[in-house]
Amino acid sequence: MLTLYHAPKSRSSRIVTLLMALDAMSEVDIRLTDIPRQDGSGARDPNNPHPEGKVPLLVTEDGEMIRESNAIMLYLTDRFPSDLAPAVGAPGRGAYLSWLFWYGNVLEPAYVHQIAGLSHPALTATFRGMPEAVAYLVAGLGEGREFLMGDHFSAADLLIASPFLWFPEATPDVPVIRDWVARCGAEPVMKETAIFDAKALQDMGRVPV
Ligand SMILES: N[C@@H](CCC(=O)N[C@@H](CS)C(=O)NCC(=O)O)C(=O)O
Repeated sequence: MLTLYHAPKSRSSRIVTLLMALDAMSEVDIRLTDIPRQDGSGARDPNNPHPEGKVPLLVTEDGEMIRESNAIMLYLTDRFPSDLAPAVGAPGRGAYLSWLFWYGNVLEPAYVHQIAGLSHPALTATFRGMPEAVAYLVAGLGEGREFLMGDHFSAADLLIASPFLWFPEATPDVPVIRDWVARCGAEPVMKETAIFDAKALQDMGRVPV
C-alpha cells in the first residue's frame, strides 16, 4: 500500500483531493502528520521521513519516497489512470506536464515573491512575475475553455487553483480566472476534502480552523 504523510489544511490536502477524485483513497494509508504552522502552532513530526519534515510525502510499497506536490500528482495520475490526466502518449500529455511543472517552477515562486514584496532582476529573469503568470493562465483558459485541459476538471486545475482557493483575496482580479477558480472550488471533492481535514484535525486533538 502507498503511504501519504498528510497535514490537514496544508499543501498535502490537494493530494487527498486528488486521491478522492481518482477514487484511490482505499489504496493509500494516510498518516496524519504534524508540521510547524505559520501561527506558531504545530511542530516537526519525528515520524515524518521527509528530509525537511514537510508534507506532502508519498512513500511507495518499495519504500521509495516521492516529494513535491507536482511529482506526487504525476505519479498518482499515472498509477491510477482517469480523465483527470492524459496518459503517456495521449493527446494533451505535453500540456498536462507543462502545467504541472509550470506550477512548481514558475507560478509558486512568482506568487511567493509577490507576497514577500521581493523584486530583483535575477528573479524577474528566471521566473518573470505574477503579471506574466496571470497572462499565461488567461491564455490557457482562452477560447471558451472551462478548465486548463479543456472541458473537464483535471489534476492540473486542482494544483494550480489551490493557492487561490486557500487565499481567495490573492486571486487575480480577472473574470476568466475568478470564474475558473470558482468552478474548481465547486468540484465535489473539494468539499469532501474540507470535511476529511476537519475530522483529521479533531483526531489530532486540534480545533478545526
Ligand atoms: N514544494 C513543496 C512544498 C511543501 C511545503 O512547503 N509544505 C508545507 C505545508 S503547506 C510544510 O510541510 N511546511 C512545514 C515546514 O516548513 O516545516 C510541495 O509543493 O510539495
